[in-house]
Amino acid sequence: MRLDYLTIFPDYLAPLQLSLPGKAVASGLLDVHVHDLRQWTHDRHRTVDDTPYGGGAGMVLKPEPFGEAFDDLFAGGGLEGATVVVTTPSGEPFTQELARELATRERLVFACGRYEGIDQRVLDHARTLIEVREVSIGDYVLNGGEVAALAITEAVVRLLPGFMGNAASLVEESHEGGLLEHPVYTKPASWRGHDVPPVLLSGDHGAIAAWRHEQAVRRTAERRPDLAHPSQVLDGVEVRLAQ
Ligand code: 6GU
Repeated sequence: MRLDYLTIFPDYLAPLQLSLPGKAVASGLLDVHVHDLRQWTHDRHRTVDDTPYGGGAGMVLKPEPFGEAFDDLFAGGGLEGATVVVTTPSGEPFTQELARELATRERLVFACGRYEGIDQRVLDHARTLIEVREVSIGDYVLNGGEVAALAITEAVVRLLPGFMGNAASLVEESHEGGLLEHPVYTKPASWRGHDVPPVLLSGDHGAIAAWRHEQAVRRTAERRPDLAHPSQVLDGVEVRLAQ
């Protein structure tokens, strides 16, 4: 998979060279290119933003640098398997489902927003050439889209075949099954007066699976009632939250 990033803060994306994505780059699974949007400016001050038409606070990222960046990045063709991901708090919510969808693409081009956003015509123009997704990572406001692009990248890249050692560890984790993860424990069995739930030491695999499922349902109902499903029942009784 090829990943391109258009940003006015390329240093913000340095973590892409670290850890798991870094290893995937080293192994050839990922081809990562971080681009400074200012390389597509032509004035002395390398201007990327301007005041909004219609007035209001803040600055808007100008269309021309993005336009020229897309001209250069897409010159080689192959737009069929490519998606532009625009990171913006007004985008569609980023979910595990969207991560799975993006993981099927051959190429992702992240356009990192800043200030009050990107001139709408950049997106309208790009949509005439290529799939564009405007994506938000949650209901809060970041200063810019770089951190969101990193989060989306990590969620997508770990789904690529050959990226993680253990495919089973992918499917069991939170959200893939619509439930949050059950709590986990390791040795020692007793620590500072807190004991590991005895069922986990019982060797009864059926009882352990049932306990973990119950814990996952309970957690989901308590923390994420929006995810909890009425068909999730404990001992035949629908989960009710303690007040
Ligand atoms: Cl993608 N960008 C910004 N600036 N803020 C956000 C976001 C994205 N997602 C949530 N908040």
